[in-house]
Amino acid sequence: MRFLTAGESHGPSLVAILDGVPAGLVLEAADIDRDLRRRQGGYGRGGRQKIERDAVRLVGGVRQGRTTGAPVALRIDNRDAVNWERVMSAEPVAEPPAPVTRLRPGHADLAGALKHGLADVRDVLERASARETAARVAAGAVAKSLLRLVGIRVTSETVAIGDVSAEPGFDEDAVEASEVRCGDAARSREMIAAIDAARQAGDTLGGITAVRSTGMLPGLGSYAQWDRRLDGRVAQALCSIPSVKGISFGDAFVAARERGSAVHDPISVRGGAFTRGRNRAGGLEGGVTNGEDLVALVALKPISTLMRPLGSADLRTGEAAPAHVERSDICVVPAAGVVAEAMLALVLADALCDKFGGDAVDALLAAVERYRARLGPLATRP
Ligand code: EPS
Repeated sequence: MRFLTAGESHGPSLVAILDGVPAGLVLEAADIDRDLRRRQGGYGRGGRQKIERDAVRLVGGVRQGRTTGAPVALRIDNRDAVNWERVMSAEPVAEPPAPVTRLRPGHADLAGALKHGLADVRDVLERASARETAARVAAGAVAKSLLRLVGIRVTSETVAIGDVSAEPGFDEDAVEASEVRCGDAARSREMIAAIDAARQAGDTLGGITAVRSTGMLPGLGSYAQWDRRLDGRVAQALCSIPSVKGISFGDAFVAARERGSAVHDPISVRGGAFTRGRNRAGGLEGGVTNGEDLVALVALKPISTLMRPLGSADLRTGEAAPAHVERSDICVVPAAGVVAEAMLALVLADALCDKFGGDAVDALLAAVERYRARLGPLATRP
């Protein structure tokens, strides 16, 4: 299963094409829309989310509520596009829009303009915008629907915003009830206060989100070849999310300073099944899922658009000029958790289809059952 997206932040629509979805998967737009709504939320979002009510249109690969095995095409219209018709017109307009030339440090502005030889930074920022993650979340919701059939669930939780940290409890109700998607109510309030303070200072905040999948099957991915190691594939998918600058599986950056005897998760047999007293490996050993929860921490830099702009330069003249100021968010960590869920789900769904066959859901489920029978009780969770 693979996917691509297209569309600009202020263009008419975002689209995702998800190829390799098995036939017979029950898909409802309402399921996808729930995740789209979750992505739009979170304390610290900007004015754009008051304009948009993201909703998907299934425009390919689905008939009578089920996937057909054809590419699944998903479209999300940008309500804000009506305000940008002249600027974003695909046809040349009589009065061309003024170009954006003041570069924003931290964004793709300079690197993108140099790469493509563009004189208007808007050509870069429209596509580099994190608005694109709406299309990823729609595709990820399809992947989640497939994973649910084999008992795999993907969730996330904010564990840091700025210098406020919390331990993840993965209590879904508590997480979804929190405006910052953190299950600890006291820490949530502190995170909200930190976002307010950053807003007042014309500044922004980053943080860390934890993403986790439960109900895992052992054996997804492979130790045999570099490009099939699941840790590498998950890392690529998570690091591709705008603003993400780092990830760790389990508590890798803590474990890196300890001895092996303290780090690895002892294997014991309890109640006739393999068990681990802890999961510092984050559910992956040798690039393969080991049946424990897959857990990754995802680090986000603070949003690059600052209302009190950094010093910068003009692309055209090279003269010193403060960075361009464009409506933006203060903090996107809560939303990034939902995007991280989507990216993890897409990689896991691909690995599932790779191992068990991706043509038809019933054949895939039968293959999973045969595999579970082969694993036997020692490797089956009670
Ligand atoms: C976003 C929509 C964008 C930004 C944000 C994410 O809308 P607009 O540019 O119209 O305000 O709010 O993008 C960024 C912060 C970024 O750095 O790209 C969205 O829907 O997620």
